[in-house]
Parts: sequence; structure tokens; C-alpha cells
Amino acid sequence: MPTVTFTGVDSGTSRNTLKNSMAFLSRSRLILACLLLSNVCFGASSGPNSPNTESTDSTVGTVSWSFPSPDGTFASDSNRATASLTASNSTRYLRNQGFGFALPATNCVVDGILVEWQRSGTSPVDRVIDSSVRIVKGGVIGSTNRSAGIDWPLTVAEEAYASFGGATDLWGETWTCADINATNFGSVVSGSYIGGVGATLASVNHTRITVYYTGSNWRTEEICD
Ligand SMILES: [Ca+2]
Repeated sequence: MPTVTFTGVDSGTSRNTLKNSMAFLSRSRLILACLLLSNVCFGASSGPNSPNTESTDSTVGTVSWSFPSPDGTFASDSNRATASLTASNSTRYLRNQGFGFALPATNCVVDGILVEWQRSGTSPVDRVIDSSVRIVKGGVIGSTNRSAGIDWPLTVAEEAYASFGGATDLWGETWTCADINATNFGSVVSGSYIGGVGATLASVNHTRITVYYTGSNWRTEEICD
């Protein structure tokens, strides 16, 4: 058995120091063995975000939208996109894109999309209703119409946000988070005047979208004491 000789210090003290160090290393190995690297999912939402483009899309309806300068629907303010309706006709689509989402590029699953429009009609007797409400993916208008024929408030003073879709509604589409981040992701809405006479002014003040998604992060967890 070789003999270890400690020089310059008391050999008993050095022996205790070595024993303490080895005990510390032993505990450290135990702690490392109890750490688990796991992929943990979390639910999140992004938004509501506002668009940076607005236009008339002639896919439906007959009456185009007019937009003030610099914009009508980018914010809830005194500027509105408007369409003058008569004799039971409908607006063309009001199309919004450029919502500026920045969902994670990886480990990201889209769970639902909520679209809200702040809008009104101005006829005191007859009404404007939603005729078509759809999502835009990759610049293409979706096949799912979420309109329930809801009345638009009758005055600008009564403007309110109407909600379509939600936290678990994918609007009949299959999504990647890159689809949401794309500049050609957006929404369209068309209104119909259900009065047979007179005229009304359909107005949209603001469009906004909230996206719900599941992400995941790698994290270490201690699984024993
Ligand atoms: Ca506005």
C-alpha cells in the first residue's frame, strides 16, 4: 500500500479536506444524474395585431370600398373604410393583410384564429349584416364562411368589435406558423344591406387578429431530491 505524505501542512487536516472534496464530488454526480432534459409544451397567444394593407377584392358583391388617407381600418380611430349600399346589394370584400405576426419558426403549432371587425351601418330603419367572413391564407381566400348574418350596429357611436373564429377555430385550414407570419395572411369581410329601399353606409373602423398556438421549450428538470 503506497503511503501518501502531505508536506507543509498538518497531514490530518489535509486528509479531512480530501475526504470533504470527494464527498462533494459524489453529491454532484448524484445531482447531475437526477436532472432530466425534457421538451415542455405551453399554450400562448399573439395579438391582437392590426393590418398594414386594405383593399377591395371583387370576388363577391357589387359595391367597392372607399378608403380615406392614410388608412381606414388599421386602427380604431376616426378613419373608416366605407361602402354606400342601396337596394339589397352587397359590398365587395374588404381585404386586410400584413398583420405582422412573428410566431416561433420551430416547435410551433397553430391552435386557433380570432378575427374581429369594428363596424357599423348608418340606416335608422333597415340593416347591414355580415354576408361573408373568411380567412386569407397565402393570399387565397378560404372556403369557410364564418358569417352568421349578424346585424351591424346602426350608428357609428354604437360601433363594437364582432368576433369570428376563436382559440380552437382553424377556419377549415391546415396551418404552419410560417403561414401566420406571412405578409399575405389576412381576412376578408363583406356586408349586405337587407333593406329593399333607401340607402345605407357600411363602415369598418378596425380589423384585428389574435392567433393562439402551442409552442415548446427544452428545459432541465430535477426529478429526485
Ligand atoms: Ca380606423
